[in-house]
Amino acid sequence: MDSVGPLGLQQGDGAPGCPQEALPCPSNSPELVQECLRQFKVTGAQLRQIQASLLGSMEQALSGQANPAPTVRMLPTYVGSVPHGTEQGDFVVLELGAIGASLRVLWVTLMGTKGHRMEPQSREFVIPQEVMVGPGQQLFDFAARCLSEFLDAFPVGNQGLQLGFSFSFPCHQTGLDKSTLISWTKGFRCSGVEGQDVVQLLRDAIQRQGAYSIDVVAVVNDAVGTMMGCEPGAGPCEVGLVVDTGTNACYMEEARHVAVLDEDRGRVCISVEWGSFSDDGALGPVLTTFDHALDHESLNPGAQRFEKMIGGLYLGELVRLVLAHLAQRGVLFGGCTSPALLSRGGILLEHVAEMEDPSAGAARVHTILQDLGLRPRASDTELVRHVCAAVCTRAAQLCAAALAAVLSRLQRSREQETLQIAVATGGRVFERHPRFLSILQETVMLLAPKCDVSFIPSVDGGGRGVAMVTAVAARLAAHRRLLEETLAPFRLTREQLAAVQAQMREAMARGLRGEASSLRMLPTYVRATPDGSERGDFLALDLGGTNFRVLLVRVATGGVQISSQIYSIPECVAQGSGQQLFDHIVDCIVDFQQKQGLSGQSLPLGFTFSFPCRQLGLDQGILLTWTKGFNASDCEGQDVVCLLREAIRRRQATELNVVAIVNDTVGTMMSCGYEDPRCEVGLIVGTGTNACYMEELRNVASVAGDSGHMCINMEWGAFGDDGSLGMLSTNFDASVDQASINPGKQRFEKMISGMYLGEIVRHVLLHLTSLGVLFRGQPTQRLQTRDIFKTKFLSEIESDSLALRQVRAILEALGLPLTSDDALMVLEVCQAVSQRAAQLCGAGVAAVVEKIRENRGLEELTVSVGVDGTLYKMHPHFSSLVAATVRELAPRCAVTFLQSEDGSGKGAALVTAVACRLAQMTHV
Ligand code: 0WK
Ligand code: BGC
Ligand code: BGC
Repeated sequence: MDSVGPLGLQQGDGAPGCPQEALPCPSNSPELVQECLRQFKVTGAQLRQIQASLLGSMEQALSGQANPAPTVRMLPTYVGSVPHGTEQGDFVVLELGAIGASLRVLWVTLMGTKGHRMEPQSREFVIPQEVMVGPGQQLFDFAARCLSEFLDAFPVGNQGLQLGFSFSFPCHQTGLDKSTLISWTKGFRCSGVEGQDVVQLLRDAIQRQGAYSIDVVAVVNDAVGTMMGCEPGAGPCEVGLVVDTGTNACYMEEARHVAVLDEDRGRVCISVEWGSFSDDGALGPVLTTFDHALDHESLNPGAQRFEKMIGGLYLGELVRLVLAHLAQRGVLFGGCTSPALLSRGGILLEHVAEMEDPSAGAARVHTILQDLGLRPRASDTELVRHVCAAVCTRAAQLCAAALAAVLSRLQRSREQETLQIAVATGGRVFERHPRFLSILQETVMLLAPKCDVSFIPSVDGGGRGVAMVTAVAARLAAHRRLLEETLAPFRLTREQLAAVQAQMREAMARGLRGEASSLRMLPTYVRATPDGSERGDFLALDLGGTNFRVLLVRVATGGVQISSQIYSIPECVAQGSGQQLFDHIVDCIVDFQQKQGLSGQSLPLGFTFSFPCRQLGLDQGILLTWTKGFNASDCEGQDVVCLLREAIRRRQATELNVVAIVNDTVGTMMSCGYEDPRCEVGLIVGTGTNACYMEELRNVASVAGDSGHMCINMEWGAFGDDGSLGMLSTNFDASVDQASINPGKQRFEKMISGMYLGEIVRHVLLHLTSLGVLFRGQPTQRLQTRDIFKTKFLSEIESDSLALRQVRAILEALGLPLTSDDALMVLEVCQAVSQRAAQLCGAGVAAVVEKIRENRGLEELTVSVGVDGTLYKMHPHFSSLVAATVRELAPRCAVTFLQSEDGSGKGAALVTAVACRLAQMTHV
């Protein structure tokens, strides 16, 4: 017993044929016919309602609203610009799903702006039905076989080929070459593909086929390919419209309106996927019983309802259902039917298009109906034409309503009252159906009167457009490879970091033994961290960081109170004469004393001097070499405490009593040690970088004594100045070093600290620009300016809360015209440079805490590290990357990082306080 469909139609190979005796035309056949045809009539009001409802659903989806779920998906496609004609090269395009039960392979040669247009060469392969509904792997293997069969005809040899995959189904794209199938449509129903990345499935199949080395660089929806394939002269087309077996459109939306993208500038191509539009309110009234029957029998009942009223795969079926309905009521063909008339897919788009074509006379319609096994009467042909016209007219009108919704969206998105726009059209319904486009145009003019729309037929079904996108993707993929190659040396492995840690340990040991080492391991004469008994008022100076500060530090039972003032050290003073520098320092102190009402008061002074000094005592420090942009003359080799005292004398500020000179790492350790006695390491990551820690005195060859501790200023900024870091140093590091005022020195510092990271990034950006990867290969004057790219930009650019758009704002403020791809790459460069810096710093800290642990022969060590410095404090990820590296390389040390709140000035005061307390004890 044959299955009877909702229309009570015989399905499949029911008993076609004629009733026993020919049925006279029922009297009410005109009503029956009108009733059928009327169902396909859509009023202007209904079309406007569909337009409005679809527009509403589009904007819902754009805003990311998920409840109620919008019925159109509005999928971003990663195509950010319409073609600018520069694309060139040979590309292979594989089209699957655009043209029903066949796939097409094309060889497209793009000539860029240079040459004339080369006709793509293509070949179509029919996909067996069982492959369209079988296991996914079978479908992709079939595609890969067709691909190699096609390429066998080309002198490819073993050159690598770049392929654009036109995959015409709703997909979530997460990149130009990454796309997950949401659901099959249009006669496809392969298992194991929905929810999968279809590019990977194709790559795997090509791999299995193994005939050619093909790189799938882009996946594109056919609507996008159609838009991108628009004839350059005619366009640019900013809307792509496909009506083939299925239907869909895409258009260029303002990126800022697409909630899922954090973009505020530029446009992005959105695949509307209007095939799934279903708003009972808007569509309900236009859905006919034939539509419901068709949907019920389809592979995906309830889905793609809008498409099933427009797509070429369904037009024939709708006509068939109407004709079968009328035939079985004797209205048509004398009540006779045929297997074709009663079988799904019996009437194809081609039949409908031809039968409706005014140029195809009644005779042709008669022949077509006969070929469908029917015996049409003269009156039947006209009626059949009417049915075809009704079905197709409705399809074109509905398509027009949808397109009008897209045009309204474009008017809103561009805040334009009127719109002039080119729409690229593609698909066999346009090619084959004589009146589809004209009905569409007329209806669009009715529904979107303020839009001046030109329809541009895409020449080769979008194949060229897919090649354009592939060319863009290939360019971006090539850029990405160049970016990865450029950044690879910054991506340090665990082994490399462990090697740095080990090298630093060796250098520490050599330095402590007084042997040649890039680590000076300078004794600081600070033998203990504060014990809380310190008391008194102290002046402190803090020189060597971003700011020069003068502080008054009051250490009392209730804690430490600080008042301070920041003074600038102009570059001409920092790089002038030593006398000028120290006179400037004393001027600031005197100014501070006056402001604090301390003039004439003699307070012990602690001097945080953040440069490498060989200390002979707490108040004696021979400057070994300037760093960090300081270069005052006649200071290196001098005792800076003497230089300060001489300046004090010159200024007759005799009440100033310099008691101690400390390095900022020591000051920071002491300052944090006052709160946490386990703080035995001081770390600075600011303009410069360095560390100190409490070493066993027995290990310090240059200082007598075997018991107790001595704080060692490692001066790790100079680590690697002996070339031991050569394997890690990149050309960019070399460029920064050569351009610095102390080339060859402070190599470790120049890979880590704030004074240099911005410059490293700038050099990397210049390199990438020279490769054409960034800024369209145009180096701007600004980018060639030293120190224009501040390290603070890294901290800003890498902050998670900053959307790409703000990254672009920072860079544009630097006069760098950039695309969003550029902004993304700049972000990655910053991340690579700062990550390396943090990891190297972490490897250094791991070396120090492991040294302390081994010094004390402990299985486990719990220790705190006092930290200061703008880079460490301001960069969003630096501190966590340092901590993670320490955990990785020194797993037996539980390390707490304490950010110093009051800077090392407080530490200098505490060192002074300890010195004063010790001095008093020796005097009693
Ligand atoms: C603040 C300390 C100072 C140190 C500075 C380093 O008080 O001694 O030199 O941090 O950070 P920078 O200011 O160089 O970022
Ligand atoms: C698919 C779209 C495609 C359209 C035209 C629809 O069934 O969902 O992705 O663009 O057909 O081929
Ligand atoms: C100096 C160190 C200082 C560090 C952090 C380096 O350039 O040589 O003495 O501790 O910067 O400020």
